[in-house]
Amino acid sequence: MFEKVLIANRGEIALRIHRACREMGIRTVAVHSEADAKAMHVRLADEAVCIGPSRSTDSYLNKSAIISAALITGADAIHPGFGFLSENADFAEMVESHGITFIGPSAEQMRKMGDKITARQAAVEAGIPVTPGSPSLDTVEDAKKWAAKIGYPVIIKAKDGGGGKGMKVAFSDEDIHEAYTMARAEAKAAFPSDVVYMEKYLQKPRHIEIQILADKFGNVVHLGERDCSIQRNNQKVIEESPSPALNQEQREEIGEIVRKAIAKIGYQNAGTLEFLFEDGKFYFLEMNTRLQVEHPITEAVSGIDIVREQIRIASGAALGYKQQDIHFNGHAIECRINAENPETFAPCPGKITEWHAPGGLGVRVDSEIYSGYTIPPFYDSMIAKLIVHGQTRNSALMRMRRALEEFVIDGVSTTIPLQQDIISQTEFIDGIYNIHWLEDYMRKRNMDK
Ligand code: MV4
Repeated sequence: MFEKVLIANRGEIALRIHRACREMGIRTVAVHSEADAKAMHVRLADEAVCIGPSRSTDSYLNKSAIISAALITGADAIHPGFGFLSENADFAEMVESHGITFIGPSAEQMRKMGDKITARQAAVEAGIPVTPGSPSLDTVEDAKKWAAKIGYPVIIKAKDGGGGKGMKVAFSDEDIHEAYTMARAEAKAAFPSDVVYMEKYLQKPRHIEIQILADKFGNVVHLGERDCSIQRNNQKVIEESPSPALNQEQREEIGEIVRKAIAKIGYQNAGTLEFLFEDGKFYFLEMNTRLQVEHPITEAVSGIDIVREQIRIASGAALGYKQQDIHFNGHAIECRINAENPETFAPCPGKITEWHAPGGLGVRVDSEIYSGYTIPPFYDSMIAKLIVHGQTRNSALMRMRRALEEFVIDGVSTTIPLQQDIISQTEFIDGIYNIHWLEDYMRKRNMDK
């Protein structure tokens, strides 16, 4: 087992990783930018190294500064968290080449499963259902040919795309030329590669993702699903587990398909397979080869500490349990709390004058915020995650409503009012929503204003 882990991240996930290490008797090294010198995990860590100025590119994305900090402090492993360098295969490779363990999949697995096209190919070969789709498209003629095969509507996506950028939908031959050229142009401007491909466009899907854990001995388990359909601008707002849209049979079927596929692919450590779900069918979208923001709702329902398991797997330990040993209990919901103007969603950094987090049975708040802390303007606006667990979805909803009321964050505006609004909507309460619901609801609400 590792003696010392360097946490190559910031904010609530850095504290989360520190907590897992602490409970395992592992010493921690916090790396931070100048702006984060006063962060909670920096105070709590055994050692802290300032790795650069505030901008992410000069600090949390600075590979050599992070590796130097690990060498200087004698850390034997690095946990990348999510975002930043967590899915950067070159970084994983550099870490390992310095004799330090990267807590995550191998660089090779990250490249294979982190690339949308090779991941789709691996999924098809491993028996995971995918949307009808094309290989990379070199010309508009290719696009027309494949659109005829797949059938309109189709969506053209950038291979290196993300967060909805570089995606264009075509409903007929009239649209295909513009959709293809726009998608390629956007890809060229925004991503390393301008390679694009095509899929059958699903009009009202839900976004459901499956959490897996795989050790170095071929043992793989799934930890159920998370419904992440409540999103706006490709930013998740509320996530829940299990999904109100799945029955037990569907859950077990897709779980088993994914478990067997991951074992066949040979993927190791934590990972999440993203699906679109429509009319009772799953369609593989892409795989995330890292820990995800919303992992706590899976922890609440499965009782498994995912960060602890990541560290154990990376240190060479076996999972020590089989799929049948995992029992899912109750229902969990996560509301992301952002320091943003709830109307315009403009980031709203500043000094927190009053902070009181909700508590009580089945309430968890993951955050680094404390009274008197000043939120720096350089990073992501998410400042806390409120996770509640209840025996049923209704009790979890009641608990979330109560917890949101208790939350006191003075000094900045937050998205708490939006969260309270969403969970009081009938469609949400009835669990009847798809990936477009929130944006449609907000358009209607603003129109009514
Ligand atoms: C799709 C889709 C419909 N049909 N693919 C958005 C970003 C990336 N995760 C893939 N995305 C989508 N791919 C097909 N074939 C709709 C989306 C999509 C979406 C997916 C999940 C969560 C939120 C979304 C918001 C807009 C579009």
